[in-house]
Amino acid sequence: MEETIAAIATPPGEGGIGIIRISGTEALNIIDKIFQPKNPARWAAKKSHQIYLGTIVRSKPQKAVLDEVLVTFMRSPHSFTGEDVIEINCHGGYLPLKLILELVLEQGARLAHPGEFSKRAFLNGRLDLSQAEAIIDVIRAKTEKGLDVALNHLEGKLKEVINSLSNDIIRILAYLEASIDFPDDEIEAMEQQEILDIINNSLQSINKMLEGFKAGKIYREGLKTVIVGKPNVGKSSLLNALLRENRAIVTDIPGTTRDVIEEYINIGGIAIKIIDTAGIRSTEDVVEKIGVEKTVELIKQGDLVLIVVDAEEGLTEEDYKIIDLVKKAGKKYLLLINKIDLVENIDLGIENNSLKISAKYEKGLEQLEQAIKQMVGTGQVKVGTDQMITRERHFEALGRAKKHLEETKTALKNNLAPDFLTIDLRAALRALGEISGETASEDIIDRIFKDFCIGK
Ligand SMILES: Nc1nc2c(ncn2[C@@H]2O[C@H](COP(=O)(O)OP(=O)(O)OP(=O)(O)O)[C@@H](O)[C@H]2O)c(=O)[nH]1
Ligand SMILES: [Mg+2]
Repeated sequence: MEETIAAIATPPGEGGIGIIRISGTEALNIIDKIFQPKNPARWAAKKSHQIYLGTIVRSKPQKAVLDEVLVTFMRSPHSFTGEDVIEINCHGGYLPLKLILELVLEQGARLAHPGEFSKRAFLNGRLDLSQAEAIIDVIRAKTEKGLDVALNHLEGKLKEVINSLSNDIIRILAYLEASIDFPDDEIEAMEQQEILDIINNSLQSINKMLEGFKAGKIYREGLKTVIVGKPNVGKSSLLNALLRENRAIVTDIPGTTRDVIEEYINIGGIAIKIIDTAGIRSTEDVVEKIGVEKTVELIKQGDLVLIVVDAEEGLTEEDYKIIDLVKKAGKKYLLLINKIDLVENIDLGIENNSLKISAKYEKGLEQLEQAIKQMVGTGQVKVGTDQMITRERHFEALGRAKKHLEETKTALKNNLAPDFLTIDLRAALRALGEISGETASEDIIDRIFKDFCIGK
C-alpha cells in the first residue's frame, strides 16, 4: 500500500493563509483524529469537495487548539493525486503550519518528497508527463505568453497532439501486423499510399513543432541576452538602464564588474534574461581573468549578444577581437555604440546591425528593445501555442520520432517487408511515449519530479 504523504503546500514566510496537503488512503483517518468540526453532523457525512470549518486539536502533551482551520476533502479518484486528499487551510504563519504538519506526521503520514503529489497524479493517470511538466512552467512563468503556453500544456493540448500522432502510428502498426500474420497478401499499392499519407501528415505536424521549439523555449526560459565588451564601455550602465534601476555597480574604473549579474526584463511579452559580464581584455589580474573566461562561456550559452563599444574611443583592435569571438561562437549579436552623448558625429561605418545609444542618458533604448524583439523573431514562427514545445526533452524525443518515421517512409518506398517497417514505427511510438510518459524510464520521471518543490 502506498504511504500517505503530507507537506506544507504554501511558500515559507508569513501569509494570510497556509495550506497543508495530505494525500493517501490514511488521509481521512488522520484528519478525523485531529480535527474538531464546528458542525459534527455535516462533517460526519464527509461529502467530497466541500469545505468544513473547525479547529485542529492536539491531545499530547496536553490538549491544545493549534489553529482554527478550513478543511477541504476531495475523495479519490476525483482529486489532484487521484487519492483521497485533505487540504487544511490554516493561518499562514510559520508556527501554525509547522505544528499542524508535525501533528499530521505523528498520526502516520510521511513527509512528501519534492513533487511527490504531482508524481502520484502522474502515476495514477491524472496527468501525463507533459502536463506535469507544465505545472512547473505555470508556477515559474515569467511573462503572460509563457504562462499561456504552459496553461495550454497543462490543459492537455500537447498531450492531445502526441496522442493523435501515436494513434495514427498504432493504426499503421495494426495493419502491418495483420499482414505479417497473413504473409501471402502483399501490401497493395493503394494501402501503401494510405500509409504514406498518414506518415507524411505526422511528419508535417512534428516538423511544425520542431520549428516552433526555439520560440517556445524562449517563452519558457526567456531569451538569454549577454552584454559583453571591453572594460568601462558601459555594460553595467546598460543593464541598469534596461532594468530601470541601479542593479549593477557602475564606476569609471575599468574592471568594476567581476561577477556575472543576471536579471529579467519583459519586452513585448518575451522574458529577456539580461546578463552583465566582466569586461574582456587580456589581463593579469587573476580574479578578473576568471570573469573573462566566464564571459566567453556565457557567449556560447547566449541566444543573443549585445556587444558594447565606446563611441569616444571608436572601434579598437580589442573590440574587433570581441566581435570575432562572438561571430566564431555563431551567435546573433547587436553592436551598441555607447556614450554617443560624448561625441558630435560618429561614423564607425562598419556594421549594419549597430545602434547608437547612451546608457547613462537612456538614449536609443527603445530602438534597442525594438531590435531585440525583431531578432527574436518569434512573431514569424507560426505555431499555435497549443502545439508549441518548450522543453529540450520534448524536442529531442520528437526529433527521434521524426527520424524513425522518415526511415519507415524509405523502407516503404523500397518495398521492404512489413517487419522492417514495424521496427521503425515502434521506435517512433516509443519516442512519442517518452513525452507523454508512457514509455519514459523511471530515471527520466524521477528527474522531472525532483525539479518540483515540496508540497507540489
Ligand atoms: N557619458 C557617458 N558615460 C557613460 C555612458 N555609459 C556609461 N558611462 C560611464 O562609463 C563608466 C563605466 O561604466 P560601467 O557601466 O561601469 O562600464 P562597464 O562596461 O560595466 O565596466 P566594467 O564592469 O569595468 O567592465 C562610468 O563612469 C559610466 O558612468 C554613457 O552613455 N555616456
Ligand atoms: Mg560593469
